[in-house]
Amino acid sequence: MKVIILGGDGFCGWPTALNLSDQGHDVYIVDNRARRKTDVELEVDSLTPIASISERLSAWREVSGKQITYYDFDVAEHYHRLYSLLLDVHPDAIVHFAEQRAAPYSMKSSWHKRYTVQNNLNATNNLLAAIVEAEIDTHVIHLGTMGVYGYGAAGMKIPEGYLHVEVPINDGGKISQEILYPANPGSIYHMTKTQDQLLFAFYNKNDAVRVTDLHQGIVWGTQTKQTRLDERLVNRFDYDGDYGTVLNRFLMQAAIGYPLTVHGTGGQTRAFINIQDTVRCIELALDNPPQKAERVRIMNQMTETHRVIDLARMIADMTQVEIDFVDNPRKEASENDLEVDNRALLSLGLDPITLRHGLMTEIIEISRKYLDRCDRSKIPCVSKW
Ligand code: NAD
Ligand code: USQ
Repeated sequence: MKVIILGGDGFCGWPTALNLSDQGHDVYIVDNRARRKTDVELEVDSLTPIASISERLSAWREVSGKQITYYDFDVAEHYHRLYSLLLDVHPDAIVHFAEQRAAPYSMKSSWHKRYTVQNNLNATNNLLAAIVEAEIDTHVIHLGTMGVYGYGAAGMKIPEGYLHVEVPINDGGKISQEILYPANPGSIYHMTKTQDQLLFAFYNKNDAVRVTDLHQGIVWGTQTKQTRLDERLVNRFDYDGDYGTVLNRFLMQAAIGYPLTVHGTGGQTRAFINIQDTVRCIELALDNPPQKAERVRIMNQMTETHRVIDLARMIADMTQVEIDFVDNPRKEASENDLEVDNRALLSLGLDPITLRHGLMTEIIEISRKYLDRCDRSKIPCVSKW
């Protein structure tokens, strides 16, 4: 298949591009390098030394004999470049990762809020409008988030996108309906993902655009089968207070003997997925497209849930690092339960990689290998809301 990957230089996008290229698909990456520029703004680097995009692509050519084509433009700004690319390539599928994805970054200032809203909503709307204007039949695979639901499940499993409701009507009877699960975002970033859902629902209803929206949990890990093949293919590893996510941060903090930064009591329960499963889920979504006129297909892309404090204790037991309970910089429930229905991807063949000692040790070893690249002053979360 011909597959365009928007945001294909990022943490999830790069290993996805390599995996799909490895599977024999024709892969085209679009990325404006916003994420690399944000590193410059925040004066921080990926813990792993990531190569430039051109070095990455030539290394992949050398290692695999396969070609990935790269386009450098902003999907949220350069509508006509996107539109022309769709006409030129006629992609069978477009994987959409091209959004600002950090909750703390989105809450740093009014500029960061406006940037996140402008970037994320315009990227998604431009993509959908371009598909309609170009009159192509393609499959959009979007990376959404578990955070669209909020994290409290009111004693029920969070369903895969839609909630079955019964509504009383005028004649005293009831109607049954499936509605989008009520949105309950905890940051401006998460809010943009709830609005993406409405854009998908509208273009799907109005223009029959075929969409799979993958509501992903927190990704952990860094390497995949293909990124391990050559140093120049290494994936990025964010550890700083804005972009680093909790489990990777804890593993890296353990590697350098930095007390684990548990926010509040650590009673927050969240959904997790390993990066190797992220890549596999996208492959499964690609191989199982929705039919024409099918409503937006929503799948919960997560494999397990954990409380933050339990993760911290597990890593502290493995490594003897201390736990530091810091004031929670976020407005979020201090404790929550979380049960999630994830049968859709399992039924398509996902065989989950769950938290295993060996995999955690691998991340700790990667962190140790590059520990001289770590700037400890960038570890605390300084974005407060
Ligand atoms: P990332 O920031 O590493 O990658 C995003 C990529 O998109 C970057 O390379 C960036 O330069 C590019 N980009 C952003 N805006 C763009 C634009 N307007 N035009 C062109 N390129 C643009 O993020 P990631 O961790 O790879 O996340 C990818 C997607 O997956 C995001 O949409 C995110 O919301 C979702 N997601 C990520 C996680 C996670 O834990 N990392 C979890 C759930 C969902
Ligand atoms: N946390 C700590 N200590 C830390 C860092 C985080 O206790 O050092 C806590 C946070 O307060 C929060 C939880 O860990 O309760 C998760 O935080 P996170 O930064 O790992 O994840 P989050 O901000 O939710 O965002 C990440 C990705 C985002 C994705 C989301 C999936 O950055 O792109 O959408 O995970 S989900 O959480 O399921 O919504």
